[in-house]
Amino acid sequence: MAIYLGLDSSTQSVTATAIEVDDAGKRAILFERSFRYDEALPEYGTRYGVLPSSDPKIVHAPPLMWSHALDRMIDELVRDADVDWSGLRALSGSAQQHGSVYVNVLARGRLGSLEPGLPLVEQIGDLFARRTSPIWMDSSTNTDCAAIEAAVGGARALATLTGSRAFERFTGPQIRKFAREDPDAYASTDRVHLVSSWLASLLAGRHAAIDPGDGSGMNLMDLTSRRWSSEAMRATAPGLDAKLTPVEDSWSIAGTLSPYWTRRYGLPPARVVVWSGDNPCSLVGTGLVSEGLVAVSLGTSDTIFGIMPSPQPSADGTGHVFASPTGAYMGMTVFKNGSLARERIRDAYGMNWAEFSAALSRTAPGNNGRTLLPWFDPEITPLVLAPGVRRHQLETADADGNVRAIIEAQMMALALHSKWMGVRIRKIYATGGAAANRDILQVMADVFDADVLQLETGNSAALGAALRAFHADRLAEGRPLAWDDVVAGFVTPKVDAKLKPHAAHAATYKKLMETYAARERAALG
Ligand code: XUL
Repeated sequence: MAIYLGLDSSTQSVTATAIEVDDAGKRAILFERSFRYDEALPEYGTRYGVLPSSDPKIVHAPPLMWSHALDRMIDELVRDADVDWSGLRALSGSAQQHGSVYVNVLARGRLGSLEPGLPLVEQIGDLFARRTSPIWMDSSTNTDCAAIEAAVGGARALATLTGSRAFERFTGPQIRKFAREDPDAYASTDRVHLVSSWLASLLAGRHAAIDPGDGSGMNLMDLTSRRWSSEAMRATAPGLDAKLTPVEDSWSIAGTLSPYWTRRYGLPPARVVVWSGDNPCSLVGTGLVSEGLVAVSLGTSDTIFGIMPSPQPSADGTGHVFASPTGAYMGMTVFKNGSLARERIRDAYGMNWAEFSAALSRTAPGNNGRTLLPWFDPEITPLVLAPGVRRHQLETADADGNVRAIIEAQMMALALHSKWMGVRIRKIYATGGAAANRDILQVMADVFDADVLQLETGNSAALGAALRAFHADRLAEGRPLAWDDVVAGFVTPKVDAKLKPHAAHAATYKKLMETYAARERAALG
């Protein structure tokens, strides 16, 4: 029996999913385990996984906390007496995208010589050239975005080169801002990592590569060659080519578990497969390894994504084309006001999730024209830098109306801003925490006029990372498996859990979507 482990370092929590596979065809999810940073590591002072900030556009988190959480998770896993870890063949990971980790030259030697007798956090605190990392929720780089686009010949040219126009949260604009505001700390940065490649480096005991899936979220990678673009690097910051860790295929092996992990925790020297971003990993973890299907992930961010045959950037500049970790391309649109916005409404009316669902069932699809624009925080899609919820024909005091309005707004925004992908969506795989709520998914089915399928697990990013480890290990063994065979048996949707659209409700939303789009345009000016 071979064990593959997938770790997901997300915005608010870390999750581990282990799968087991044998040559007789047995395939099973061995376990899933998760903890939240705020609760498990309160000493870092985060709220929802991020550091408090007086400016809503600035959102950072401590890279030491993510590293600590990795160590804590491995510690918890090996204490689990039910698992025979000698079967661990390979592991990989998924991480929130775009966040950057800046380390100094000491990391070169330290990564491979960590003392197994001492906790990880006590040995890496002096490696960070920047103590906090800007994450994907940061939207403070508007001027850097403009400068990068201007330097490469405009937004369209940058999107053709890298898959996206400049986005505030993307790593390139974030690096540019750092180099501009703190040139000394930038100069002392030996390596810029993503959250994904940093955590892989800790496991492998050496600087690990960035995979093309996560590399696509930087405005720095040439999407066609899957290598750093010298033009984009020049537009971003001086000397960046010497600081970026290389891009390597998503199935490459970064090394084996370093002595810190094998000696401290008694784990075997399993292969460490390069990590990727949470959305590219979710693509694999929802089984979207061929064209024509899309998944909607309702997590801290809400995202919609699917495989694309060729890298066609979005003409209106809203979406992204990413390299898929399967080797193809994926189209994606991302919304920042996801689960935290749903929770704000739930909390504002003192509800729990059951009451939230009951409020949805009590209200009519279409909400009698009452809508809200859900911009509690600065929004990515469409770009809203000055946050604020805008209600139309909707009283703030109307609890039920607000519940329906937030869910309808999120679903209509997902539908409207994914049109650029050119996919006629007939079937949606739903994942992420809120995908457990069938009342929410019914609104999704009606708005998209498509079937919505729930999957066995909401942790598709961690599962995708485990499946990527399985795929890469088989390839390294000279026994490659096609992607369909990798995911088979792991990502079967719950057939009895399919939600079908109601024709009348779908017609209501078709009309309401025009109103919503007009209200959105008017609010944007
Ligand atoms: C993707 C994005 C978010 C983060 C959240 O572009 O910004 O989905 O990856 O984890």
